[in-house]
Amino acid sequence: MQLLYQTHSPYARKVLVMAHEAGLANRLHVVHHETSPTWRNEEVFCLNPLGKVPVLVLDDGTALFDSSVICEYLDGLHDGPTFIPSDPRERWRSLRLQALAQGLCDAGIAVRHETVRRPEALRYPAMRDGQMEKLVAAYDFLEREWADPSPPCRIDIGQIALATALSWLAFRELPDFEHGRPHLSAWYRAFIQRPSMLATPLTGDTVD
Ligand SMILES: N[C@@H](CCC(=O)N[C@@H](CS)C(=O)NCC(=O)O)C(=O)O
Repeated sequence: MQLLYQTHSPYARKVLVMAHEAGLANRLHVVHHETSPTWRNEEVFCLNPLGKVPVLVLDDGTALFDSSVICEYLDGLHDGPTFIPSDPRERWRSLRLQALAQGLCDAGIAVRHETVRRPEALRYPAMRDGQMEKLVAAYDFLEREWADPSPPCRIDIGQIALATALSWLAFRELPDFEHGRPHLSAWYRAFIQRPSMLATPLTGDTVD
């Protein structure tokens, strides 16, 4: 299978980290693609009309997109415990965490549009501030969740999505999530030492 990837995309990295965790990474041919709403990548558009990565091209040519859909597909290809739990309580906790992590990335990208990506004259400070507030509110929510005495015991899609989101926020020097949040910070520090994270470093700049 071919994975249309980007070395500085948190969404693409979520897929690749999950593939590593599931023992599927050696079945993926990973190809880097630059994408941006202001810079059209024809190869990506041919497979995903939204022009975004990640895209997973299956052996029969089917193109799957959106990282969450690709992760669900990969979760059906391995024999280990699933990364999207089937037990209802664990499942909705995991999927909600994944949704929060996706929202962190979405808000972080929006902040970058209003700070470094959009031409200066077109930036809108109120939008930047509103998106920053979402980041900080989500960090505080996560710290409360991580202080829970019964944290999730095995790696799931929620944790993979969160670790790759936080790691990207740190990479892009977006507002800090560690200071004053000891539970979240301790979990993050441990997770980024996993071989799946070490094998998938973030590199490169956005091309707009
Ligand atoms: N919800 C999508 C988001 C994917 C996404 O936004 N990818 C970025 C790279 S970080 C992209 O390709 N952006 C190009 C664009 O917005 O046109 C997912 O989870 O896969």
